[in-house]
Amino acid sequence: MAAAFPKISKIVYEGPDSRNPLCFRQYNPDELVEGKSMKDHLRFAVTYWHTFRGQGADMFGTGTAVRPWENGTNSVKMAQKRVRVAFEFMEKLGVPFYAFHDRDVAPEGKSLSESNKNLDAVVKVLKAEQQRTGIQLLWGTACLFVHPRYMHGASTSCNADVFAYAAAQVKKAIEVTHELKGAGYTFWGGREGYTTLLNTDLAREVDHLGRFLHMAVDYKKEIGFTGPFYIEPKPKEPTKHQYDSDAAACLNFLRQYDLLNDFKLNIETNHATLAGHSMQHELEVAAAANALGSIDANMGDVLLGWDTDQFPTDLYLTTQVMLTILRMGGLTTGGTNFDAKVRRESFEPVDLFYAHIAGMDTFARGLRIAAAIRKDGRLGDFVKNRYASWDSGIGKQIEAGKVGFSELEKHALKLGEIRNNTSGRQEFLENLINEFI
Ligand code: XLS
Ligand code: NI
Ligand code: NI
Repeated sequence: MAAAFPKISKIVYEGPDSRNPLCFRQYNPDELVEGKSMKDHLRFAVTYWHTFRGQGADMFGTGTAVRPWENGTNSVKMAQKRVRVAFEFMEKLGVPFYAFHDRDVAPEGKSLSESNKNLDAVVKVLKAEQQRTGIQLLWGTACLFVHPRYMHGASTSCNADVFAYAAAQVKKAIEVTHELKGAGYTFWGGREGYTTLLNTDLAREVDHLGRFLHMAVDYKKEIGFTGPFYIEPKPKEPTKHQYDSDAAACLNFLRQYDLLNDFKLNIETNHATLAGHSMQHELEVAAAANALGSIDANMGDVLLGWDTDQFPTDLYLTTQVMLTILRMGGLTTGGTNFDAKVRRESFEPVDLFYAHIAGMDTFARGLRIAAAIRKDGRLGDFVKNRYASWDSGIGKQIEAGKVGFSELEKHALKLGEIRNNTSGRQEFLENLINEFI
């Protein structure tokens, strides 16, 4: 097969002074940060759906993307050729991972068995390309939101046959993820929610979601897939309300259905902002429950109210993300998955490179900045000192569960008015962060 990107050679690190647009200025894969290589810290992944299936269509216009390797068909043959294009791209970019939905990589057939056959035919090529390049699967997932059969949802559909169909599709998707040695498997409930409560039995639907995930866990154990399952929170879009709306809602759901040991969260920036949270908030909530698994790296636009899935180019964002990830001890099975698409106006193949380079450099810089802030220690010390009253005396006793309201009343009666509050110093701290950006 002729090269899809003949004019582009391997993207390498040239350092911050380089003026070559097709190089990394920040991402230096083997450079050690806090004793670990940038490559292992960041574990970058390319998403198949945006980068190789995205056409640049939006609600008001058709696709604009120029992709010379496409022949306009959705055939298995085209799907196999596209895999080779994808791996050429990822090899040149130097990313260690990719992620896909079943229906991104292979076409939906006229029946479930035909769809499964199509998938097998493409998985063969994915496997060969993984072996040829050493690029690995970060996670697989099933697309349970595009086909009309999922109009009312998949595992939360009012139609039990749809639940069964979705189960069969997820079963197959877990099997191929396992076959491709995927590091994990993700559940994003695209239509697992409602558009009106007038027609919705919410309690029953959420129960069905719990049952579905239990079946998935059983099946994973049955076939010996040991990678983690991730749930990806998102509050809405395409539904008005999605049941796994944010990290806290997911954690509550997992706890309620006794699934907390079997799932971690895959946190996505633009979903956090749609939920009215910052990415760092969602990461902190997940990490506090020891459930931060992986991240979908993108960003939204403050002036657009939907999931615009832009490449993350905001240094403050990546610095915050890396501060939390470093503090929790780093990603293990998870990665930094670019669930991001080039703008409709960035329609040339080379824009795919520019976009990923931008995301990778911004994350690499965020990693460096976060490590420098940690090494400096002033921020960490400030937070630690802010809670110093808990390290001894009454605070220590409260944390140890040794006192109750009566002892605290006795303590409070002796205090007089409280005069030992200290300043939160928000503006000082914001300026401190700026020192490192
Ligand atoms: C959509 C989601 C989706 C998941 C995978 O908003 O981000 O792309 O990551 O199903
Ligand atoms: Ni996502
Ligand atoms: Ni998304």
